[in-house]
Amino acid sequence: MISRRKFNALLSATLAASATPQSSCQSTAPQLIKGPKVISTWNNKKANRQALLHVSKGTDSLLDGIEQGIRVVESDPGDQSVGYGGRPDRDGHVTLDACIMDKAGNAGAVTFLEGFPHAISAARKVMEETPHVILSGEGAAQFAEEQGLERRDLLTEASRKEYEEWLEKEEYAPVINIERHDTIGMLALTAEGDLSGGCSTSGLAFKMRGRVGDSPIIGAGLYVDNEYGAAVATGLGELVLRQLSSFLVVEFMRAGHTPQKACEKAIERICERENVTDAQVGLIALDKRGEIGAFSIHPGFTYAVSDKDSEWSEEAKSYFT
Ligand code: SD4
Repeated sequence: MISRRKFNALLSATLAASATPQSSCQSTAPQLIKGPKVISTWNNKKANRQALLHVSKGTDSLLDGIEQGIRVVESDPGDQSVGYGGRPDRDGHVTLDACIMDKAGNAGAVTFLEGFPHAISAARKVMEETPHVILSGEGAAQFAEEQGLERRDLLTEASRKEYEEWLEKEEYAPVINIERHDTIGMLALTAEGDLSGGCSTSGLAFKMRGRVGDSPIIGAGLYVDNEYGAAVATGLGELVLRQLSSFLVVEFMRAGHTPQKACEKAIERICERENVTDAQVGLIALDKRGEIGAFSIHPGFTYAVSDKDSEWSEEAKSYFT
């Protein structure tokens, strides 16, 4: 019989070994792989379900999972923070930001994209078809057109109405009301233990024209390190941009913290350095072993998880209660 102390020591050694970089010819992959699994920000179970269909097929379909999952939300006019139906900027234009990152560390993004609902597909095309990481504005739209992506007027009646109401006061408050944002950030793990992620948003409602948030910026809105884990953010992008929160979460995981602890530490960093009285940020993380983490500044941030046996969503714990 092995004593509890010995067992715990053995377990810690195993976990430490899996979290410590080894020489380049040794595999650092931990043994306990719990994929396929998909985690996303907010109550995006439908998107997860779509993603899981692909992610379950294995690593070759991992990016299809991220792209197709996120496209579900981009097509939904009811989600007024993403794609078609997104809330416009203060000049009445819907402008989209998105990025994607694969298991090899390749990345693609579009910012300030107009007229194409599937910003995530444009981001993937940037990653796969160009030597660049980010295309922006008119150039991004021209590229999306060349790639044959669907074109569409993104402003719905509901979003136009809200905009017209907003125009009556024109109060520019770059503060996210936590009940009114649903940016989709998605992370997925295959049974082989490979990670990828993506993020797509129309950004802050009634933002200044040309404003770009954290969501398309690698390291801010999303970061994937296939050796350790991945993280994605939602909320007031200016805070996430300044603190590079997704990269920070992944670095905390690299240092040996669980995904949960890593998210908590990155939120703590924001709270120590930023004015967070009225600002929400939510972070989610998924590590190589299939462990998840989620944490936010204020209550009200939900996230959804799907794996082959279950599908659920819940509110994350938060810094303030
Ligand atoms: C942004 N982070 O543009 C995005 C907004 C967001 O749910 O997450 N909304 O700042």
